[in-house]
Amino acid sequence: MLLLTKVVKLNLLDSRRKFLKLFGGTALVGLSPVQLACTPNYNKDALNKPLVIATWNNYKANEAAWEVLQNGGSALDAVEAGARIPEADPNDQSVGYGGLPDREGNVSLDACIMDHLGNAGSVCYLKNIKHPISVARKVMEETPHVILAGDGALAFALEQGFEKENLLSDQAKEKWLDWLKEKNYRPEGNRDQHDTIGILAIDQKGNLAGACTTSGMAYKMQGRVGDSPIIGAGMFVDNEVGAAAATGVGEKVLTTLGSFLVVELMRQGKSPQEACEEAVSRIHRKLKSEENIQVGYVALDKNGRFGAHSIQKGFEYTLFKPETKTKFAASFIQ
Ligand code: SD4
Repeated sequence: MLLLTKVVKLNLLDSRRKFLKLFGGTALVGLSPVQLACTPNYNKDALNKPLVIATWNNYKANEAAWEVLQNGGSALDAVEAGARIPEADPNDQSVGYGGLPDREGNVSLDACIMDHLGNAGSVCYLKNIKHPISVARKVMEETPHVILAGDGALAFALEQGFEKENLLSDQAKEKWLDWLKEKNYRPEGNRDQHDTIGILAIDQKGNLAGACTTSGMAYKMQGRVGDSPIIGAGMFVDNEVGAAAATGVGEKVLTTLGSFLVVELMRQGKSPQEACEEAVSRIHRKLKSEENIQVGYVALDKNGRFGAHSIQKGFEYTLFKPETKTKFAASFIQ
């Protein structure tokens, strides 16, 4: 029995030695075993900040976020300011005003926001309010809840002073009327169909925040909610580790809790790029041959390292960091 206890102890010591060797023992001295197991070794000197990354070609959104970050504002204010840009843009047919409607012609919006303290707010199936991201922030800051949906979300928005407006633009209505002729629902989610914004930022203090806002899949069933307003699916932030956001066919992101997965993979030591690749491949591996869908992730870690990956060619992301303000094509599987 004594011998057995000794062997177990030696094995534990040995694994601890191997762990320290793998993850840089000197930097970890002084951390508790729980911290050793959960927190990657971030090097504050390498911090690339401020930084903002957004899905798709959301240059103007990044400009708005950058303005906040450059002036010393918080990552939370930055991502909200960024997300409001496509929400108000009638030419963005995947977000806010001008978004393509459901089968019955309703524009229904989903959005969520999360800060560096782990607070989150979200609205689902919100109609007639142009800036769901700001309502989501109010849910986070002014209510004891995380998610408000449908009529309740609308009543709360009105109570908070948001105005009710018609969100179905003439252009979107025309497309919907055209769609009604064949009623062919094709949830593919690539560039020609989609532009949902997931936006992540790190501010000058090194704090992270994220936001995600969308009108969802065009011509979805009435009442359908996608991944975008679901914390951990469409977007997730853990200030110890990093943040991630998703775009594309929400059902695939929901059933893999994609953004949470990306952050947890970074926690286990993967770079943002590797984490996005693994999360995308978990979806890709299960796709049926007839499924022609797009899903893409963007990710940012506490060091200001970033990554992006998608199933199909065509996904791009917009990155602003000191000395770089540009749009990149993301890597892809097929
Ligand atoms: C959804 N993920 O509602 C969203 C759609 C999207 O670019 O990302 N569009 O499923």
